[in-house]
Amino acid sequence: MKAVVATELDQFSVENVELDPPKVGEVLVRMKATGVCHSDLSMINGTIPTPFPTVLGHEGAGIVEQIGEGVTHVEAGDHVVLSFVPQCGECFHCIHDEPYLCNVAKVDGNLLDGTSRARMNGDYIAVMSFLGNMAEYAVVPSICVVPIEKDVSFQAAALVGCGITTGVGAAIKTARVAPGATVAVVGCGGVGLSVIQGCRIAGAKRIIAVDLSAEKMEMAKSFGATDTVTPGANTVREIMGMTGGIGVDYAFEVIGRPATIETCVKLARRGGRAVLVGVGRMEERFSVNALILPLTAKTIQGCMYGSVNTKTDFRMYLDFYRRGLLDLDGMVSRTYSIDEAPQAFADLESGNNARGVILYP
Ligand code: PAD
Ligand code: ZN
Repeated sequence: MKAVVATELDQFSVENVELDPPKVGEVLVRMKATGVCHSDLSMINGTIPTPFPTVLGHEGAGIVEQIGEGVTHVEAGDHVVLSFVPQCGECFHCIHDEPYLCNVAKVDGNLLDGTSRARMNGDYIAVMSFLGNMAEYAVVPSICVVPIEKDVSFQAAALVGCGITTGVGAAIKTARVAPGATVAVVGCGGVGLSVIQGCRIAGAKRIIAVDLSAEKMEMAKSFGATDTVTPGANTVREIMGMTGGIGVDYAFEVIGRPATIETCVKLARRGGRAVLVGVGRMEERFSVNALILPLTAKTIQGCMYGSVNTKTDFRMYLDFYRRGLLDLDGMVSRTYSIDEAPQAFADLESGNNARGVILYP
C-alpha cells in the first residue's frame, strides 16, 4: 500500500509499505480521509522527536476492514474516527477523568505491545502516535478507534481526529471559556480556527484573531472572530487598547513559538489565563518574570488534545456539526490524493489552507 513516510530528518516521501494483519486488540482500518496537521510536519522537521522512518498521520477517518482477536466494540464495515491517544480506561489518568493523558504505552513509534505492524523494504518501521494513518490502510490499537454514524462525510469526520477536537476542546473543555468572555487566538491555522469556533460556541463576546496571514484572518472572521490584529511589535499594546487596558480573559497560543507564548502570557488579564496549544521544540524556552504570575494571579495552562474523552466527545463534535453549530466543511480548504502529499505539506507550510485533507479512493 501507499503511505507517507518521514524517511529522515527533513525528508518525506510516498513509499510502498506493507502491513501485518491486526493482532489481539487491534483493528485494520481502510483509510478514507487523513487531515494534514502541523504536528505531522513537526515530526518531519524534528520539532517532535521521532525515530526514522515513521509512517506519518494522526488525524483521520475510515472503514474497519478487519478486527483482531478480542475486539468487540467495532466490526468490519463500521465507520470510525481514529484517536492519536489510546484510551485504556484503567490507568491513573483514565480513572481520574484525564483520558487524554492515558499512559498505557510509550509513544515510541510502536503499537501497545511495543512492536510495529508496518514494514518498508522488509524492515519494521515506526508509526506516528500509534496510528500512522497517512496511508491507504492502518493497523491500530482498538482503543484508538471510535465508531461513528455513517451520515457524515469522511473528510469532515477526519478533522475530529485531531484539529477540531484539540481546538474546540481547548476552548470548551480545557479553558472552559465562559459566556461573555473576551479571548485572543494567536495562530489561526487548522487548530487555531477550531479554537475560534469553540470560543464562538461557548458564547465568547469578543474573539480577537492574530495571524501573520491576512487570508487566515479573513477565514478567522468567517468562523467567528469579531476582530483581527496583524502581529507585530505593538500586538500587546494594540490588544490592551482594544480591551480598555484590561487584557483578555483567555489568550490561546496555537503556534508553538516562545515569542508568541510570551505574547499570550502578556495578553491574559490579571486573573486571566494563557492556554498553550501549539507544540514547540524541546530545546526552546520561553520566559516569564518571577514577579508577574503571583502578583497578577495569571494561569498558564497546557492543552493536550483539547482535554478529550474520545468515547463521548468525537460524537459530540459530530453532533455539533449536524446541528450547524460547528462548521467542518468550511475547514477543508483543499483535498489531495496521497500522491499529492508533498503539495499538501507545501500548502500547510505556506499557510494556504484552513486544513488540507488527503482522500483515498
Ligand atoms: P498550521 O500550520 O495550520 O497553523 C499555524 C498558523 O500560525 C498559521 O496560520 C500561521 O500563519 C500562523 N503563524 C505562524 N507564525 C506566527 C506568528 N509569529 N504570529 C502569528 N501567527 C503565526 O498549524 P496547526 O493549526 O495544524 O497546528 C498549530 C499548532 O498546534 C502546532 O504547533 C501543532 O503541533 C499544535 C497541535 N497541538 C495539539 C495538542 O494536543 N496540543 C494537537 C494538534 C496540533
Ligand atoms: Zn494534529
